[in-house]
Amino acid sequence: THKFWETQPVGQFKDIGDTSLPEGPIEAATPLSEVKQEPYNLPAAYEWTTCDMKSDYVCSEVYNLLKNNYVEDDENMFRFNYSKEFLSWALRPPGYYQSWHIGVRAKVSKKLVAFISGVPARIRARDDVVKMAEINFLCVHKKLRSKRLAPVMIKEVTRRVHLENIWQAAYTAGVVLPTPVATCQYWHRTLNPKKLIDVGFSRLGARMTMSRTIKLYKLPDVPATPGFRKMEPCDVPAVTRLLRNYLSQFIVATDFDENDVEHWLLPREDVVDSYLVESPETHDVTDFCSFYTLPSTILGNPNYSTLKAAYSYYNVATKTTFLQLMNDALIVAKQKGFDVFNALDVMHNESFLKELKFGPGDGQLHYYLYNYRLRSALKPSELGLVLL
Ligand code: MYA
Ligand code: JJ1
Repeated sequence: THKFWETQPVGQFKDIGDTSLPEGPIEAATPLSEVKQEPYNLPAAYEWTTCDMKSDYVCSEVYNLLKNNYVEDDENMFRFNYSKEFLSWALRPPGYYQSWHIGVRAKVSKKLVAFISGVPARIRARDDVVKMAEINFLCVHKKLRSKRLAPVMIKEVTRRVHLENIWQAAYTAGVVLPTPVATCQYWHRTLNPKKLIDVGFSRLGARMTMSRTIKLYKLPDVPATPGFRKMEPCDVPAVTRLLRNYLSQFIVATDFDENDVEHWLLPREDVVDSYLVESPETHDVTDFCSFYTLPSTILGNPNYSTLKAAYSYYNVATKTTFLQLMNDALIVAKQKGFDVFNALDVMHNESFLKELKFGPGDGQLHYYLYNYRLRSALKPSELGLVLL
């Protein structure tokens, strides 16, 4: 049972398969004057804080909370370690609201003990483009777990989103909640086999030696596609057209405009990488690939402290094959020193995962919408949305 989630406007388990329920908002928007004006109550020892992510000090506080308390794999061997530069990028897109960067502090020590954030986005569900909040980085300090703090934080971010006249949200989680829009599989492409095996991220396959494994995952030193290059500011209009056209085929997808593409896809060192294929003849931009940098702390290994992982972001192939495009992405990721390239089975990713030697991981990612119902769950390949 889900004492909290049962009270929320989300698809409920009991409604699965009920085709009489309409698609779209579950609850109607209410006048802003009816939105609660005061924050929800916290336990007496704690207070709300709005986090100014432009402040290097505050950004470091959020960074340290997440570094020590955020998402781990099911065997607690690795923990996500988003960089400060990444957090500053992820939380300050065009039109962001500082009021959606919500912390909880201990009243006496002022120590940051919990965090939740939202950023605005336009997300299309079928033919309905909806202003939503993307909710991410929900984290409660390990010592304060299981005290029902998370529901209070979710209600508070909901209230502050409502105050901006936004009534829907999208989020992902590794846990099953009422009720997933889609359940996606993580896939992993080994770039540095020796290290991945040494740290327990992967295992030597049956009948495999280390030298055969190294040979199996070997990649060329330079990309193969003529005209493959880093994206630049002047490419924003062409990339936006390519991406909008590609994303239009998915049932749920982000609705990117040029400002969004400039923010989310222009390369930023150690945060996001984007490459495209410019036709040597026509100078048209025909293909695009991108990935973001999300290292994980390796917990309790004497030899290594961080795993450098690239995560597939948005990719579009029109002229080059998906296979060759993503092989070039693997080549540049390897050259940049990544240990592993991760991808979900969203969009058309299935078309390259197996052939490019990705293997399924032990983790899944469930996608959710708040206050928006779809008649039934989607296949991962019907999703055109990647959250960080
Ligand atoms: S997903 C990443 C989440 N973070 C982590 O996994 C980091 C490590 N874990 C922790 O920090 C804590 O375990 C967290 C829970 C904070 C996750 N999403 O306080 P509790 C429900 C939603 O006693 P704790 C991300 O960031 C749980 O089912 N609900 O538990 C997206 C139970 O409710 P119910 C979750 O372990 C976040 C209740 O919380 C999650 O101390 C999207 C228990 O609370 C989860 N990941 O703290 C948030 N985990 O009884 C929703 C547990 O009903 C946004 N729970 O089962 C919704 C949209 C809001 C905006 C709407 C605008 C219109
Ligand atoms: O990274 C993940 N799993 C790895 C490591 C497993 C370590 C032991 N539990 C994994 N490795 C196998 C790789 C192998 C390489 C050769 C080919 C075959 C495969 O499977 C998993 C994803 O698979 N990651 C996690 O569990 C982290 C949490 C995922 C949920 C994230 C929630 C995010 C919240 C976002 O808002």
